Amino acid sequence: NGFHVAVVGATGAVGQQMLKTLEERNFPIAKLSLLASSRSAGKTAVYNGEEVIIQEALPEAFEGVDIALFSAGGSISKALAPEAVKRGAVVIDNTSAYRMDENVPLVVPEVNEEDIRNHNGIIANPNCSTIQMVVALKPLHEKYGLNKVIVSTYQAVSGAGAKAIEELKSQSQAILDGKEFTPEILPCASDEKHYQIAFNAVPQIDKFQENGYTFEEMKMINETKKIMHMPQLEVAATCVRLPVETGHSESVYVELGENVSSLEEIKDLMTSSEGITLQDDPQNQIYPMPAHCVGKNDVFVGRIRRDLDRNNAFHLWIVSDNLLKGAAWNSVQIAESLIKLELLN
Ligand code: 11C
Repeated sequence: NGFHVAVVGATGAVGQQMLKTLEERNFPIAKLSLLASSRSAGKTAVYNGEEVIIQEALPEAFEGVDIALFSAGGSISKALAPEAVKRGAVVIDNTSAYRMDENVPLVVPEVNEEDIRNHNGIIANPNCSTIQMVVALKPLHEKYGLNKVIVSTYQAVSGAGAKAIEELKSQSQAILDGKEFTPEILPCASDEKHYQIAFNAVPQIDKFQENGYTFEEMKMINETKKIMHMPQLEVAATCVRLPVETGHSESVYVELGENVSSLEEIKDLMTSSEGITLQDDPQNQIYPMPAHCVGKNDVFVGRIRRDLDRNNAFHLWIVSDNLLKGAAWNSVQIAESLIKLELLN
């Protein structure tokens, strides 16, 4: 009883969290196929206490698969997602390969679950830093309207994958030991220069685009407009990598469509919104921090303040586990929505 689920990229930082999340949710799995590049084929991963052998992700491996969760990089998704769809699977893709394709819904269930109904075989999971922001923006927009968003991010290295986590650890140790080291991965493995991340802050995530913004910043801008169905929304982003292992943080300035009489109203709105935990008690030094959010599915919001110059503008601090709500949990949530909306054959 259940579905044939394939996880593509099972050995990666997100893939591992996908397996854990499927386990925790007791997802109805009749058969599980773990797929990866030929390099990882033959290795094993543990699901529900049992070792599962990883197979090479070849087109034929998708025969009979109902749901395929992809998280092995954009080029793998480009090559194999259509093969999976051809064989009858619904693909939930955690890469940027299809996100801005107008035939592909880009979904955060708390925000636009109904968009799933329009899928043509592929549903895209947004970028992690976008997901946690739109979960908080949605209720604000619904209640007050939303005109403008300016976000600065403080992102964890796990967003750049397992090798970036290793780099942060080995560099930190080298610096503490007074040893030499050569940065090789961050800020962006495929870019020319690499910089120290340990004890540093690096204002580059992904590659620079012609307009001077990085790809990560443009993802936040374009994906937010698409998910919220607001092409007219003004959004600006500055994305920065910090030496944090997991948990992205964001300082977000929002201009609402109308004045709000009290701060309490916004706090109550956050408390009653799906997927949000409010942690906002400055008197008692209560606010969200990545170290406290790791392993949790929710988006944590705090430090809510009214702008000192504009009555309709507010500042928020938003933190979430980038591997969970930012990736694995949002993907599994989409899979649960497919079942709930009876969209699987
Ligand atoms: C990071 N946000 O923190 C990126 C990782 O488009 O799914 C997610 C990349 C993506 O480096």
